[in-house]
Amino acid sequence: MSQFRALAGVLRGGSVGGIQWLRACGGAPARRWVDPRRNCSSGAAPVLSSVAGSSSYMEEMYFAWLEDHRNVHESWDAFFRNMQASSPPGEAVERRPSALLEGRVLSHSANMAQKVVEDHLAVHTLIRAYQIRGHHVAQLDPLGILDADLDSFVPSDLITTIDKLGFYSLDESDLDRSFQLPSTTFIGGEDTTLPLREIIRRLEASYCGHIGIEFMFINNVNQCQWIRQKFETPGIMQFTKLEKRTLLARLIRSTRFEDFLARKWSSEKRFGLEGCEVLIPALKSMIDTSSAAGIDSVIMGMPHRGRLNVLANVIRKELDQIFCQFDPKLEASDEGSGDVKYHLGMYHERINRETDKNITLSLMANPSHLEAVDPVVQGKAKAEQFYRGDTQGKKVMSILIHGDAAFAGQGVVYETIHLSELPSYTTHGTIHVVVNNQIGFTTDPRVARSSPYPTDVARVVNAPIFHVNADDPEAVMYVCRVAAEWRATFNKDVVIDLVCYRRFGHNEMDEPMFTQPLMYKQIRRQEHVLKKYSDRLIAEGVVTLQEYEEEVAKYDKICEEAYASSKDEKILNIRHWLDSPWPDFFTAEGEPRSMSSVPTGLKEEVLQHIGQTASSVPLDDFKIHPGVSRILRGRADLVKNRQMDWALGEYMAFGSLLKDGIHVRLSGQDVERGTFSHRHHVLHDQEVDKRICVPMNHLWADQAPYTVCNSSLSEYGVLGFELGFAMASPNALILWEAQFGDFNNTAQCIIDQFISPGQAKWVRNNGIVLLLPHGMEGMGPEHSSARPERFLQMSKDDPDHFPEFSGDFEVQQLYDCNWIVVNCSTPANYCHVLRRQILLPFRKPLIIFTPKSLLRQPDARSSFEDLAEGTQFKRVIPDVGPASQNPAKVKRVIFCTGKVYYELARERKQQKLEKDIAIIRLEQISPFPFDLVRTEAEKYGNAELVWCQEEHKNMGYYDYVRPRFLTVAANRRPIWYVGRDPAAAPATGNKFTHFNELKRFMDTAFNLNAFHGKDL
Ligand SMILES: Cc1ncc(C[n+]2csc(CCOP(=O)(O)OP(=O)(O)O)c2C)c(N)n1
Ligand SMILES: [Mg+2]
Repeated sequence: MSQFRALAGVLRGGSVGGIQWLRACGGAPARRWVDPRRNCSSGAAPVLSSVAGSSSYMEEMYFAWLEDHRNVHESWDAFFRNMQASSPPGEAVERRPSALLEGRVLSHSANMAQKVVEDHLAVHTLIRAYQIRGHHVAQLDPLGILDADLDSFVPSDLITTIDKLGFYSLDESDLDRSFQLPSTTFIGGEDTTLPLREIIRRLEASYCGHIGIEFMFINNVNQCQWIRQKFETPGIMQFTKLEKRTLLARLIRSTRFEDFLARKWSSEKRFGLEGCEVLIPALKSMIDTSSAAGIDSVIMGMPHRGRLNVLANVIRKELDQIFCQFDPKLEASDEGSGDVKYHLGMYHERINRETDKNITLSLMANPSHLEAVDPVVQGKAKAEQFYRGDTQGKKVMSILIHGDAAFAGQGVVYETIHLSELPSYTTHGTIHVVVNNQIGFTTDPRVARSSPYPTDVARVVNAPIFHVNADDPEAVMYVCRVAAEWRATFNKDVVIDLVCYRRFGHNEMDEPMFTQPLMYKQIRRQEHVLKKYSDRLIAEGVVTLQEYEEEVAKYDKICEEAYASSKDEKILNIRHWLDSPWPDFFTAEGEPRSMSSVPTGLKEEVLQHIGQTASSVPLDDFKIHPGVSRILRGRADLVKNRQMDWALGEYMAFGSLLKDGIHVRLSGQDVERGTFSHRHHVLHDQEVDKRICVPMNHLWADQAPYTVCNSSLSEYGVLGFELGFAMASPNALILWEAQFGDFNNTAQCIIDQFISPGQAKWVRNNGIVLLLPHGMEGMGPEHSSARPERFLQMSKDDPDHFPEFSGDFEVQQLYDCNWIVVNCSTPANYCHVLRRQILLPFRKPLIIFTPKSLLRQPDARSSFEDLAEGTQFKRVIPDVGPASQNPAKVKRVIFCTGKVYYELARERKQQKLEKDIAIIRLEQISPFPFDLVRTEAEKYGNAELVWCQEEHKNMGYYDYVRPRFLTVAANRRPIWYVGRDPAAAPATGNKFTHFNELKRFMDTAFNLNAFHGKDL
């Protein structure tokens, strides 16, 4: 852009002309004749459509033209003028056109006609060039020194100097020729032809001013036309006096808020908005437009920059509540660790002053991890839409605010944007706003991204991108209005790139001159946008200086008063910063309504009914695959025998919750069928394309809906989305299943930053369930381990302290923990734990390591008895065999979890050690069932305690359970390790090694002398 400026300077400056030369002949053409877009069939059709017509027709036109040039279509006018200009002096006017069409003149005219066609084509191409590439030379950088597209090139097909007309075989003499406008432009307004000079001037105004638009990659012509019309129509960017005054008032608030914080807390980090103050009126403007279009709930996500300002001036969080966050002496009232002020969320219902309608605004709490909140916001928005029946996104919408470096650099942006059009994930259009201050901490964009703009990622979903110079508040407001209208019209994503600057360092303590000296010299000289805009409005007579000063003083006073009252606050209430309150679920004080354990068993008829539906096809004339038929027959047999496998256990959990009005949503890669082909929740008609049946939705007439959806191939994005979905309501079971548990690590940030510490940081409950297929089955390093060690390491129960609760141990312990980690070994227990998740009076994330080979293993079935009324989730499954009959004689107790239990039980049987060795399963690993483990350990008072796992020693559960076993035994009994040796990779890729390892640790597990004489 800077180079363009230099060129334009020459072109436009004084005598050479530039914009002036373009304007020299400006003004609307004389008279409209026939609009070729509406009527091309009259005798006055444009020359292009009749140039091959008869000579008498041409004569008719010619005589009409001679009489008065305005009698004919502008294109005929241009044609005859050209013809006249290139004929020998005096000839054309005197001779009839039919004569002109003879001999030399005939061929000359034919050439002329061809030239007219070519010139029109050239002009059409030129118009298109501006539509495609005009943004490259738009004046986007308020500092005037940088290229928003990282390149100072000027496209050769934009007319930035007169000589560039040559690109189209045109020259200066063509500037005053009129050209017919194509139907793909609106620059003419009411006029259908314009002189070339005016065409270029209007294209410059539309595409190369303070707004640069990228949209020509959009595949849909109507959408392109819509955008052209919004930006090309002459005079469309008009603001009333009132609108200008509102904009100024909002800019005052935005600017003075930061000034106030800077004055009061000059050495505090706040990540101020200075340099992009226009963000506040921008957001407000898009919210106003959306509210007018019917939106009444806006869910927002944003990073650090300007967040306090958004909370204060967009969400309207009480100022004193914000100010007291700066007081280091205030203690927090809530449990948990809390978070820094520029991460907290907020939920606020208010009246939109512009539309007088109710609107709820929520800003989601987020971690430092840039962009991580994007999918969470989308999930929350989707859930609100879903529960409100807002199938088109006409009531609820999301707005995401980004930094330029983060938007370009973070992959989760792409993952989130790719959810935007998927039926089970779309939020029907998100407005993305990039605060493009042209820097990321200390890094220049040139080394931070390979794409021209930070926003290019949005092109993949055909989202239009509006770049705008943030120092032109009216241009910004216009773009925001159009973006909101776009979203309301097409329900698709749209991006606003607010090209701005960062007045200070990365934070208020940072020195930007170390790394960006020249940029910051310019920034120091840069007049504040508020000053520029207020001067302009005062000059225009929209406000007086006095009115302006009064408005400033009024807001300063509001801040001072709030500051004074913030001093009265004695305690910090993080609870007041909750972004997703569940008022009916908790008591008024935010406490659970009860604290006792809940029976999770089911009536026989419910089990039977669900079992039958799970083994049938509820639709008529629906032809399923023979393999699926076989599976359903197998299920029917199980049900007849009152038995269930894993898939049926899951069916029982989901189906029974649906019966009670609990929405169940299962999302993840290939979850509909199930990676291991065991689930089959969506049946496909083998003869009718796309005809499907979800039997789970045919259980009961008044059941809650069941959503099962194959996701895009993303973990970070989709898990974040489901976490957000689970925030909207406590009365829903939201599950995300990893294809294999191993892949959860590409969603690590959602796990580490949101799921594990979410409640501690932001006092909000979340009951999301993670299903992570796990187990060492010789499938190599990447299809074996869901990395239990990581989840356990983040569990907060104290390893060295035996918890003593006065009430229900199980529930109290769950209430205290940050999440629940289980590895169920039976379908019944899996069903119980899913039901417990919803029947608990609070919500905690639940991590379930799920089986693979056990899905089909006959040993691993449950009886309906295990799910009968009165039964419940077993945190520990004790040994019930011969060992338990005579516990004093038992020599060894092997504690384990998950699938290895079946391998141990088989081996024990083979070695006939059932009286000597007890095997006890930990089904809930965290929080650690101290009470039940103690009971079991005490029961077998003379036995060695062994922990056996199939994972490597530095992985799995050992590091977590070991200190807890020692606490249970008061350090008087050791806990011996049996399992694989330490390793770097989670599993071997070699089958032989795999079985060898298994054999070795099985041998140790059943060698009763293995630990004799050994020290721990
Ligand atoms: C995922 C992640 N990586 C690194 C950081 C450290 N960090 C904090 S702000 C920042 C620069 C962000 O630049 P940009 O997105 O342009 O936002 P700006 O601060 O300029 O508003 C970085 C690298 C982070 N917070 N998150
Ligand atoms: Mg930046």
